[in-house]
Amino acid sequence: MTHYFTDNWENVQNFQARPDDILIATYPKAGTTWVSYILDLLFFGQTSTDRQTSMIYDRVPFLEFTDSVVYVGVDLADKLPTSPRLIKTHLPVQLVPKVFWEKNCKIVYVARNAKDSMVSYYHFEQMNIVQPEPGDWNSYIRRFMEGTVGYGSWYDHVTGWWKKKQTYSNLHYMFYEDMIEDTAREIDKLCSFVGLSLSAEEENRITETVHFDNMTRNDAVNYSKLPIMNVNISPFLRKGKVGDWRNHFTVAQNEEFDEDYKKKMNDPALLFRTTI
Ligand code: PPS
Repeated sequence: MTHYFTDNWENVQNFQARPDDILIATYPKAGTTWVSYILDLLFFGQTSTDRQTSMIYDRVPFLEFTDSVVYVGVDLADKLPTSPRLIKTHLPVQLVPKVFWEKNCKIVYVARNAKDSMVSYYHFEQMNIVQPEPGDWNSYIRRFMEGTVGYGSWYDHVTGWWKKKQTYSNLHYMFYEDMIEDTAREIDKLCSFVGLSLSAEEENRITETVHFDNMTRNDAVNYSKLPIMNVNISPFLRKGKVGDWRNHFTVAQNEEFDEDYKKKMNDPALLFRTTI
């Protein structure tokens, strides 16, 4: 991890979670912002317009992110006036502050197939000045496979959280590809998990509001106002597709990646779709 995620480590680990907090956990680029925005609308969509125009990273604080001048995730989360508080993290399961388990908090984990996650991450590292430079694509694939990128191994992250789901019932494990396939269905599942029910009209409205095209036009969620990101290099909401990896991998890179993938991912129940 870079120092932005470790500088405030003790305070992150000592964060005072509450039983009604909802943690949104992902490996980077899995659709965190999408699901954060959906949950924010589900709980607070009818509240003041101030909230609707405030930035998603303020509404849903990024727990471990710390830049002592502009953004301290723990402090923002501490000060959130809402109930529930929605909190974002990219931590692998073993590094999540224990208090979230002790308080039996609801946790939504979003997973995205490795190839599209990697492509999205590669472009993100080019446009985000707090991320390390990704280098060339070929070496980036290698580093991703080795797990020497921010937040470590994708394989360990998605598998670690998957295993946790077997023993921790307050964990909703969802897939980016399912969201693309049928957003309304996945919103329904999220509602059941967090104990909300929506009218058909509300569901349609939220599904429409969180559509990729609408989110790209919404400055509160497209990260265009955050000075550490240069959306002219690559937009934060870049393509929003399943299968963009085909435009990046050569045949040889794909074969090597698949070979390595089979060795690392051997739980037959944890299946990812790279096309839909
Ligand atoms: S981060 O920085 O880790 O929090 O990024 P994260 O939000 O997890 O992931 C960003 C990718 O999610 C895509 N995204 C969406 N896809 C489809 N529909 C909607 N509404 C949507 N919202 C976000 C976003 O475009 C990034 O993926 P790529 O492939 O780069 O486009």
